Amino acid sequence: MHYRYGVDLSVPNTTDLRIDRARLLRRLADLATIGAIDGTEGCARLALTDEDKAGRDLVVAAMHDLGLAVTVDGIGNVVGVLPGQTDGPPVMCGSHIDTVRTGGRYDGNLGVLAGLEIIEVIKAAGITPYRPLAVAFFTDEEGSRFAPDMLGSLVYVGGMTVEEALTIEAIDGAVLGDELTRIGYDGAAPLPAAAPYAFVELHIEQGPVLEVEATTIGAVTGVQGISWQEVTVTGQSNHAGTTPMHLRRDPGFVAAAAAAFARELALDLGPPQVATVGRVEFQPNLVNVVPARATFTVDLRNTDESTLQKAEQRFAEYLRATAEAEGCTVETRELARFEPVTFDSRVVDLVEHTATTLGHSVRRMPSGAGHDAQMLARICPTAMVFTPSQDGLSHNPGEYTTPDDLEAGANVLLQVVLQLASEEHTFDV
Ligand code: HGY
Ligand code: MN
Ligand code: MN
Repeated sequence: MHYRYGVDLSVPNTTDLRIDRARLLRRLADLATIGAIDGTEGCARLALTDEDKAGRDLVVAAMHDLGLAVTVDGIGNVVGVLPGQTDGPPVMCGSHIDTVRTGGRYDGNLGVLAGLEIIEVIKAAGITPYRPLAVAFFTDEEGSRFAPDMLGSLVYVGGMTVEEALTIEAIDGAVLGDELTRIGYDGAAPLPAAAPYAFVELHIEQGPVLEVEATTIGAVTGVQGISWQEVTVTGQSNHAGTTPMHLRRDPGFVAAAAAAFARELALDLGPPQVATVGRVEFQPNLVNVVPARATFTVDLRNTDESTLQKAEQRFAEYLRATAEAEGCTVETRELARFEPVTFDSRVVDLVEHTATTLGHSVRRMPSGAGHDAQMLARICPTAMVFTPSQDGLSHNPGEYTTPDDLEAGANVLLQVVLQLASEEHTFDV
């Protein structure tokens, strides 16, 4: 590999710089106290709740402590910038700090807090990078309260207008714009945002691959396609005891059959196809009433767009036929639809090369989970660094990554960001 640097950094050899492991672990522990889930290491900070606000306030305070120039935009994305020797678009890292209801302390949080850590190391070493550095957290990455997921970064890159996003209604009935104002994060920074020079996201894998292969770093090549739908099946509420089976119009049965079919469909299509029915609500949801209505979500994902479309079509056909046979009607609402994304090969190569140079085992891999990086990839060279997840567990308070792996991931992020921030032109790989 040959790199041409625009300007020498102010210290002879930045490749020896390393993060402060204890300080990173402390940052993760401090943030995890906000929305802590009793008896676990996890935390719950659904987007734009009081817990999310408290988490935001903690990270913004840390950005100010680092002397970063902090901006908040109209969807609540927060960016802290460390000036460089030159102006122009920063090399950005970051992720999200909102969580699901059964969240772990690493999902998203690692990428943001490691971003703060690498900036603290760079400042302490007296380095002023050629390019500015930025660390960001994006609003509502999880999408579980306000769909779609990666909402803040989608608006950041111009994939949805902020006006449309502010009207989104939560699963609990709240309106996004009202919640953003309520927690005081309806900022003024312009949207869509100016493109960073590059974006690198450190994130836990949230799956089993790295651990099974005893590999420390994932050089993520892209993110699989995501299809989220909300399905509402309407039948007829009736007495559970007196209504013969052949006279029922039971949307609860349709929902259950559809959930079972989703599993069969994924198995039939084979990996990497996955299918999840994660949220189900019956109305009136009582033991002795055949439901009037069943509302459920279906999450389909695949690295291949045409197979994902096939999965959507087969699911829709099964749903239509099953509902018709049961005398029910169906309405579906798209909650999220993102095609598979391929990351910038130069940056992926840099992640892989940096991990190897630091002495870590590394493998290329796609991401099964959605990430803000898949949105930033629309506007700048983007890639991700994965660290292993113990037992492949995530979206579970028991989510865990060893301190060694956290440290390795953060050091790879540090060196990748430093390389990108010191180049004047693209580099020969
Ligand atoms: O749904 C996802 O993949 C991400 O956790 N938002
Ligand atoms: Mn995440
Ligand atoms: Mn997540």
